[in-house]
Amino acid sequence: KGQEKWPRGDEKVWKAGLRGVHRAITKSVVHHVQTSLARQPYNIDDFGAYQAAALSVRDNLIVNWNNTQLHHNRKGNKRAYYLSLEFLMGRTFDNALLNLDLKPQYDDGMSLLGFNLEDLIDQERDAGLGNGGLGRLAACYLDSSASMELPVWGYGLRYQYGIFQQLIGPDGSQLEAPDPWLQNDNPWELPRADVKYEVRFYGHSERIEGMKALWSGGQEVVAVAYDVMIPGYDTKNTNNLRLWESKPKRGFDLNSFNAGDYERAVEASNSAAAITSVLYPNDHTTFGKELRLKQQYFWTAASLADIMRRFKNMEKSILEFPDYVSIQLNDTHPTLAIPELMRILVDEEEVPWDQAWDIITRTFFFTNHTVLPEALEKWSVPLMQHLLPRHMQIIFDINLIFLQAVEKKFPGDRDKLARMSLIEEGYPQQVRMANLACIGSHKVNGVAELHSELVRATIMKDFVDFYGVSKFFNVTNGITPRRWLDQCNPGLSRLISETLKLPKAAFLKDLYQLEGLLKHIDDPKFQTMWAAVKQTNKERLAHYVEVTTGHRINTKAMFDIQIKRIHEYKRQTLNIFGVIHRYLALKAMTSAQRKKVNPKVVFFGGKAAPGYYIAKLTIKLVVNVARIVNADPETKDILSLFFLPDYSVSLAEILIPASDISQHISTAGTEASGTSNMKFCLNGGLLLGTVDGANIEIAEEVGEQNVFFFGHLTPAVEDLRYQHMYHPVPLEKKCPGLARVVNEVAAGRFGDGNAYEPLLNTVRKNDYYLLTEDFDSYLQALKLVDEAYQDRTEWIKKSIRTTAKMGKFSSDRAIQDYAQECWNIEGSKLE
Ligand code: 4GP
Repeated sequence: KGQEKWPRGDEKVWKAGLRGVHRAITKSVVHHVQTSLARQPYNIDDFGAYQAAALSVRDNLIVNWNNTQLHHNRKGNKRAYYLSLEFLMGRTFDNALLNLDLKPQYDDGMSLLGFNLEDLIDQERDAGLGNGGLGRLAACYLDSSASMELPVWGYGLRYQYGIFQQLIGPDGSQLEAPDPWLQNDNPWELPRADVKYEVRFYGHSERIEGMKALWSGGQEVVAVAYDVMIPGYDTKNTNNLRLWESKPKRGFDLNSFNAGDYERAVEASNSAAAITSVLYPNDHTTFGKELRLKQQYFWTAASLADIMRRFKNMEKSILEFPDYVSIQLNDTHPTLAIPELMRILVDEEEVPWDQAWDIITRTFFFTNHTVLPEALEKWSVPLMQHLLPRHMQIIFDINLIFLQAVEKKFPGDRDKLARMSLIEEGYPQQVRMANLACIGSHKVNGVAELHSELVRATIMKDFVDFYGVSKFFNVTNGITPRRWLDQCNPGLSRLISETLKLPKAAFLKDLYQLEGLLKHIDDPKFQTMWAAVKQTNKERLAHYVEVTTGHRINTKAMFDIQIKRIHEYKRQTLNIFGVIHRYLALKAMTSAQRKKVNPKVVFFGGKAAPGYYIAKLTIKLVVNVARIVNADPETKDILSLFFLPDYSVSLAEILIPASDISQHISTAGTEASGTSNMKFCLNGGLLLGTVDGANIEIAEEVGEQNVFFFGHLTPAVEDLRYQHMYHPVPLEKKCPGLARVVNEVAAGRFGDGNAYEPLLNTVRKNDYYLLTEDFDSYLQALKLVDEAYQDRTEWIKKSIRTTAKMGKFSSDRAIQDYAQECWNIEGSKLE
């Protein structure tokens, strides 16, 4: 596209560009082509041009980033640190251009040199350093912190390989390939050879006096920092995300080398590098693998050493640590930071135990992201003793003192003691990370109202009894409107700006301003323009599908989208069974009846953990149903289905603005919040969902009549599960509609029926996620969606209203909540 319009590699064009109005930009780009890339200016491809343009943008960022650090240091501001094992950043180039407000200039500048900026933006590989919601939330929070001029740093790991690339094999199964995202250099990071720390593993710990100990021996590796600049929007404030890479302490073992044993010589260096080599691709489950525990300790130890060094530069008493430092634990993954800070304080800083513990409980804050039991992190005591002998001692000591306090408050309640203990009895014993994170933190929060309520009522119930309820609170998640409105949907952003007669920054920084759209909801001209933007976005998605799969899509059809990790609790199965049900119904119609049906296109996207068998079968079923349905001449014009492989942040940016309706259909009480629900609604897509997570708060904002709710409510779930377990009813009787679907699949209508038996059995037996309970009301809700879509004007009004009421779901609001409730920090303007 655009090849003729942009004649790359033309000397005349380049030279003119260097003299044009944007010469500051074109010169800096050409300078980077010649120096940083060491290439000939007139003959580079899109990728080279992207790299040079990115480096040129980066020059702006570096200046702001340096000034920001200087500013906060000079002011002696308190800082907050966001420790997250995942940061799902996506692409940076476009976002940096928007935040710096340089996009029009670079657009012109690059076209003067013969390049199309959008093509260059497409050259960037996603930074996929996360699995799903938890990692993307961390990325949105960095954007908001920077935009609100808050002194917040992120700390994470620089994985050599991010989330695996998903391919679909010939039989429709998910295949995984590595994601070597750093292969072509990453212009957005600055290697900091000057920032490094030694991190110890194994060895032995010897008590010296009182609670103090000396930990020595074992293996030492080096953590080296890479800094990723996080530009704020409409401000010069540029924050930092520091990612650690592991390196061997010494190059290789010279003795083995000299003895000719080369493998042995590099063994230690390989095992050090392995620590940050790959992101664990499991979501909502724990594996208990030693390498994962190593990652967690490596990262928390390096981050705390760095935080401590920065604090010490302020020359304050160590007792003032919590007045200058707050640390947010993003789930239990960084919980080792608690015993690690105890170790530093007690063993190195010689702070008495009780004072050290007081510092801890004023420094840390803990966010829980799921109540699914399989996600509650536990580590075997023998493993921890072996890998981190000093930390195991500290955890035992913390536990002893804590349980004494519990015993004092609830004398004789042995069951309570057993439940609250940091150690779960068994073979082997296990360390319960959520309990440790809870008692070591000042406050604990869930991520939506319902979820926070469930945290208080279930996994943290005993702790609520012990500490009182005020330690437990809610921060409903949010999303950054910069990426999830302006960047992914520039047409809508422009229309909103024109309609509200406000510069974009006004609503991108204060999302409540969108309410102003309500005034225009009945204006037919505005409605038409609103619909036109949606139509353009649907065409953009259709173009993507055509280019990647060869299929042409009817863009007048309703677009129905479900994109998220594939998981039983998220119930993609409910969706695909619903599609099959629809297909069977269409097949049973006469052709005259079919002519009256409104066409619909259903999209799925999402990765399954490589070891998650049922989730992978779900993908296979979707792909194979799509093959049959899309090829059926009787129905293909009114129903088509796509599984879009390799779902990512960048793909979400194309899908979300194009949706008419999106599905968020978890079993009630299982989806902590969800954040794509907010993204779809912000882009004027309506929501079909269960009464779960943030769906509830979205409905509160936009009005229940604008959301398609179905299914059982959370309080019913436990009883229903009990019924299924102890009084099972055959599927045919329980839910005949679903039984028909299941039987068709089993009979081989969509390929080898036997292959799907394990998946089908999840609903035939037990049905833990209650598909049979919700299927009929799900179909009913789908019908209501179809009917509502017939009245296009009403639909558009619902869409406008939905966008207009999304103010609450800006991550700026969420970050403001954290800054006030937890971190006690304020924005500090950089002049
Ligand atoms: C996710 C939750 O499942 C999702 O509901 C929530 O929106 C998101 O965190 C951000 O809070 N949890 C995870 C996880 O990704 O691995 O536990």
